[in-house]
Amino acid sequence: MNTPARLGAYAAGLGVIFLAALGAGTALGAGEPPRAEPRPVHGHPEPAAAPAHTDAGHAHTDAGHAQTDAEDAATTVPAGLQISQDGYTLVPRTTTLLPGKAADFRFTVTGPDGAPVTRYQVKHDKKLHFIVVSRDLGGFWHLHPEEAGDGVWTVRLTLPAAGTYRAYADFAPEGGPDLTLGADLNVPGAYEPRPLPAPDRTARVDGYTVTLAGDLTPGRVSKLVFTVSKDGTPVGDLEPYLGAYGHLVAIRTGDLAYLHVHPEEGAAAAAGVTFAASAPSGGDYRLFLDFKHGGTVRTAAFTVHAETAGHSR
Ligand SMILES: [Cu+2]
Repeated sequence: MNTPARLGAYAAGLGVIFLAALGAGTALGAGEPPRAEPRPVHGHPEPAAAPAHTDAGHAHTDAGHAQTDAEDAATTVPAGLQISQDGYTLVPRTTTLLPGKAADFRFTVTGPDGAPVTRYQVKHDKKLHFIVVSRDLGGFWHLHPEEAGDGVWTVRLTLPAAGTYRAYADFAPEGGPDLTLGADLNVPGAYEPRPLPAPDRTARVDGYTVTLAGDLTPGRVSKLVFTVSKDGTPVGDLEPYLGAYGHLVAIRTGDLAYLHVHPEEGAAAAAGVTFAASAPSGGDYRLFLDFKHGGTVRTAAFTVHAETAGHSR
């Protein structure tokens, strides 16, 4: 397969590419404390943020048949909803953690033969990417577990407060499909879910302002452009993070399904970071944009409302 076709096909793996692209984990790796929770942002949408749909579908031209499968929301289960798929199963050693207490979280992925998978394809420098969100979407972690050759993955994990969390393992077994399997984790105690922040096109984190242009439209590929500025000046020297200038996780509220999102090729840091996203339905989505500047990876979080199909524009 040529490079565009290969990239396209694996981009179509329901979010695998953007999950995989999420990073080397320099700021988030095992043994380090989880990143601070994204700050909820309240405010008003910026009407000036222009949707840009002109070549939204363009990036998928090379995706071939895999694209059709991934984008056929009517018949394809979105990523992240299943603990077992295509013969592969995510098997956590424990699903309960104590609030605020660091623990070595262990899990295996069993294959069609029932044995732990030990051979993985390397995607964006990692064999497996591990994402955790709180069920209320107020917390987000992107970690890179270690595996010693026996198929047992270990990652230092601290979940800060009582509640239910969704953990996702994003990987591709050698000779197998791209998969994102999900499992719930529990932290006992009194749980106070936070409401989802209102839709907003601007997020602030550590003195940076990140602005979103573009809309999510169910049933089609939507272009999302994020622009990062600091002190009123656009940041033109965003640092590559596993080959891209930013990385996006998008999750549907209600069931925590993943959107199919991937970075647009050739997106320039100075002009913002561009992604193509496929929303499987109308409703609210929470977007977590990772960007790297000054050697630090930060996360900007947005709530985006996708109009129900047939009602937009
Ligand atoms: Cu990762």
